[in-house]
Amino acid sequence: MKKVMIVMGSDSDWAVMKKAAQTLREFEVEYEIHVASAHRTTSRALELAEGAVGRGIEIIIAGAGAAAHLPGVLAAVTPLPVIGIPINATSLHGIDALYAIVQMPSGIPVATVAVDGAKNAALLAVQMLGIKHTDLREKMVQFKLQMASEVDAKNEKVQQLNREL
Ligand code: RP5
Repeated sequence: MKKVMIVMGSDSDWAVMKKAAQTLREFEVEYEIHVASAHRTTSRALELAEGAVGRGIEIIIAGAGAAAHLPGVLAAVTPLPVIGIPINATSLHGIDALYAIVQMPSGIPVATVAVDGAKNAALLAVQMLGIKHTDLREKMVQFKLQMASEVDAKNEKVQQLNREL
């Protein structure tokens, strides 16, 4: 059963958004993925969000650039949590999308990650799913242990570099 729906405003967002898909694959979370635009295909975007619960979706990840209304529009019509990814797509380098996504009006939250933060969006989705799916919570524990051992290795490397000064 697909647990996550990934939506992006354009295929030009793919280079960033694919990192969310890759991360979900690493955790073996099933997902569906779509291009739908809040402005250019408004009905399609609403339809995707309105039907998400019926398809078994538990979390929505939405990325968009420019005047990035997609995550908020999806959040407006679903009870599911929406994680928003501001995409660096214009001469404002993602600040436009960041403000559009993070500054949601009271009542319609969007959990906003960093500009181009698609990997973190997927990790947050896994953590949310871990509230109910204990196998995913355990995978997150292992993921953090792995990260910690990588930092230990980096520390060892710097200790060695420092000795060689
Ligand atoms: C947004 O406008 C999309 O999410 C994309 O980041 C940006 C540019 O879209 P294209 O003109 O490349 O289709 O809606």
